[in-house]
Amino acid sequence: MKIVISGFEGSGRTSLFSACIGKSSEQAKKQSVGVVSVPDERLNKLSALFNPKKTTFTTVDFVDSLPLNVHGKSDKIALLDALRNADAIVFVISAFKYSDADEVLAETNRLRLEILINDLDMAVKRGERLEREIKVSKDKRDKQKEFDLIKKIQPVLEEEKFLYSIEFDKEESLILNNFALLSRKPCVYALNYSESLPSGELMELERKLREKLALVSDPSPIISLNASIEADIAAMEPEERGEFLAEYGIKECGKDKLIKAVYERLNYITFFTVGEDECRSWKIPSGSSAVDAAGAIHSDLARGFIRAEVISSEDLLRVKTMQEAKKEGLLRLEGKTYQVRDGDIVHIMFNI
Ligand SMILES: Nc1nc2c(ncn2[C@@H]2O[C@H](COP(=O)(O)OP(=O)(O)O)[C@@H](O)[C@H]2O)c(=O)[nH]1
Ligand SMILES: [Mg+2]
Repeated sequence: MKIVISGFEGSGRTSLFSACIGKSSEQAKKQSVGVVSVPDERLNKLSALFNPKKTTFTTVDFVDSLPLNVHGKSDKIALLDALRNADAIVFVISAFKYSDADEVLAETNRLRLEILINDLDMAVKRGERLEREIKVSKDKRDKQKEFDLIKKIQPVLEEEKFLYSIEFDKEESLILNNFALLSRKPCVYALNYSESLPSGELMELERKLREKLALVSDPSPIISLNASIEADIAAMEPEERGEFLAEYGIKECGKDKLIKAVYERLNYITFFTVGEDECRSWKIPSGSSAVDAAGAIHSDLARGFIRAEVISSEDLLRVKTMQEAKKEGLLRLEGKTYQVRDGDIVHIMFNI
């Protein structure tokens, strides 16, 4: 899963990237991608039960991207490439620069406009080309469908709404997948606030931003963090970090908030595999079946899927052993179509 950190120059993208990958800003400047473990207290506890040789957390990739308003053709291409490959985009808003909430809202608006203009430009050009092609082609059906879709999305973009705010059927989605439209990407807004901002004002700022986004049907989560302080803390020894986070009154670090918000926005859940060799967390989209879960582990497991043994991590952590779980009837046998739940421990039985 690629989380691309976007925003304008000087908004704190690299500071946030540094905080997320747990390296100093100096080090973070030398790289643009960082692989980060997704923390999960449940996996820590399961690991304490099984005492495995290895504990493996599922990971996400953070990408520090070029500023949204880059000039120059090659930079623009690199920027668009990064954004198109994103599973989620985080827009960093430099709230620390302003004393007035309206300026924060204005920067958010400018961010959104960059995305909207890209999509609108693409829709208009495509529409014009299709119009020409329809006039001269014999089999117009597919082109007409595409053209109708363009006519459906254009007014949405003109109303300054991101395309994820409207529904598309399967066929439309397939066509749109060829368009590389940025406003279909799930996003999260990260308010990069100043350490001197009183918490009451921060809440008020979040409220105003939420209100503003609601006007354009934008349901994206908003998180607040102080990127430069968190980048400084990330540069410290891991043992020291907790103390400094507490000193600044930071209950949850930006990285954890961000990952949570992205999971929520993408509707991802976590399941586990456990054993004496390895305890491990995995991510899948909510609504995934037992076969999908098997496929996330290895394609062979999906191909040869027979059944899944499932128990919730909550149950196992309560009764402590698999024997006890079996005795209490907490371990269930599930078939291919079983819908995996967040926190399930899954053991796939397969035959190939
Ligand atoms: N006071 C303050 N300064 C910040 C904050 N976040 C970033 N900065 C500063 O703003 C400048 C630009 O930050 P940087 O992360 O490099 O932004 P980028 O251009 O988006 O990558 C740096 O000097 C940071 O120290 C913040 O939350 N508060
Ligand atoms: Mg930077």
